[in-house]
Amino acid sequence: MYVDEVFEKVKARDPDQPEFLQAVEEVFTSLGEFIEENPQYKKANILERVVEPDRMFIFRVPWETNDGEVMVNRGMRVEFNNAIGPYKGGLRFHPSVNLGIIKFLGFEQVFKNALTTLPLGGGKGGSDFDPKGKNDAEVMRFCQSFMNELYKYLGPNTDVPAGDIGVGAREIGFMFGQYKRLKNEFTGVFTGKGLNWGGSLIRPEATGYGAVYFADEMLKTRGDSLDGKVCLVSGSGNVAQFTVEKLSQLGAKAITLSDSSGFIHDPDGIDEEKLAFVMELKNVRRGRIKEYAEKFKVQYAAADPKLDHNPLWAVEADCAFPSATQNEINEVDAQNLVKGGVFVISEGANMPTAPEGANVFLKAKVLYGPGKAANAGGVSVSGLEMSQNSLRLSWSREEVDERLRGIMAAIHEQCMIYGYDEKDKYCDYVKGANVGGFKKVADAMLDQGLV
Ligand code: NDP
Ligand code: 2IT
Repeated sequence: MYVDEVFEKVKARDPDQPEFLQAVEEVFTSLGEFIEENPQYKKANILERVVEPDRMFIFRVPWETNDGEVMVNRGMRVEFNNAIGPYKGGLRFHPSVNLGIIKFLGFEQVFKNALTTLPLGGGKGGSDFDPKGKNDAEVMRFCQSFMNELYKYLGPNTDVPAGDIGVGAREIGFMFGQYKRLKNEFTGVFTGKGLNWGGSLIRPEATGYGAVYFADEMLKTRGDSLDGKVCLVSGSGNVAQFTVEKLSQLGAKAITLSDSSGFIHDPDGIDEEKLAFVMELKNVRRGRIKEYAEKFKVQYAAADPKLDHNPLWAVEADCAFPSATQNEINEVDAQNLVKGGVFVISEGANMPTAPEGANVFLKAKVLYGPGKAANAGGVSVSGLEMSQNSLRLSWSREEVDERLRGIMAAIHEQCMIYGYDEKDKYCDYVKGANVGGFKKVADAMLDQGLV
């Protein structure tokens, strides 16, 4: 099959980029039948074109610690595809960042952004810089040095970054400030900006809220709702925090949170007061989730790399919202989730489930919303931030939230169109999201010729 031939070429070209190959294989698996039925894509060799980024930049980022030590990190930006709009996607600062990871994230972003219904192309960037243990002055110097190179490639109609792991309001502020200084221009070149300098209401909340809205849409197809549901959440950063907030607003109960050191289990549920503690702990003091267990006298389990599974996913519940990082759910974890009663998985993180785990979910016929559909709320409100910047206006909280709800429902609808099997009475949201996202990008590429 054409998809297999192209995948072999991708593997041969980038054998050292496992996460990128994983993301491509997942999309190609979903596309097989659709591509055979629509020969125009093969004729224009769209698959081989769509897996190759438009361009990639890799650069040195030198900076100085407070003690005067000279540090060197690697920065990068992958401008993946701009068939339907300017390159759009976050920046990740984490020691694990390499080109393969940024390419996987950029590739996912292309199809995710197509699903949002907004005119957004796909890109991603970042650095192997580790913000942990650095103070504000060091983070600022790093961000300024990073921007001294990256600014050349950005622009409100060209490439518009945002946050991701390790990049939040503080980092966006420092990078936007340096961009503005270098260009002498105040434009909407970042999203996730501060509210009083061009940011959008609900952008910080949008990924978590969106993942919960997507779960709600999936539950509606079974005449069910989130009310009274017990939920597992991993991570304790931006996405996890606002997932917990929205769950509790909709009558559900989040009972876990984690960071790379371990997880907490609070059977009474993480209520408003406890969430406020988490936000202060993580966003202001930048401490570890273990402190939650000490403060509220609940169970904490340290991460154990010797285990073949993560015990967080073995806690009994109805729904799961993986919101930390890629491949945090392996096959055993997926089996444990299903065994523990979980029948809704809405992915706040990008590619948190390994392919073997995804197969467990699809076989068990649970409601499984993959990241590129379920976490698209973040980039959607980024798109709305760009619209507001172009209009030089800001919309109310209610208006942005209403639009976000509408977009998540529209994404769900697209997944149903391409993923629902009448015979099985089951929606394969992975296939739905991949085919729906791909079709929009591929058709735009066909219209625009060989560029
Ligand atoms: P944050 O940096 O705010 O939080 C990340 C959380 O995940 C932290 O609790 C962190 O723990 C944990 N984590 C990160 N890497 C690892 C790892 N290798 N192993 C274990 N735990 C880890 O990031 P976000 O909340 O913004 O992002 C979380 C996920 O959501 C990512 O997959 C991101 O790509 C995705 N996403 C984010 C969007 C956004 O708008 N921010 C939009 C769509 C998707 P620790 O502090 O110990 O590292
Ligand atoms: O993975 C993602 O969608 C993000 N990190 C958000 C991207 C954005 O441009 O808001």
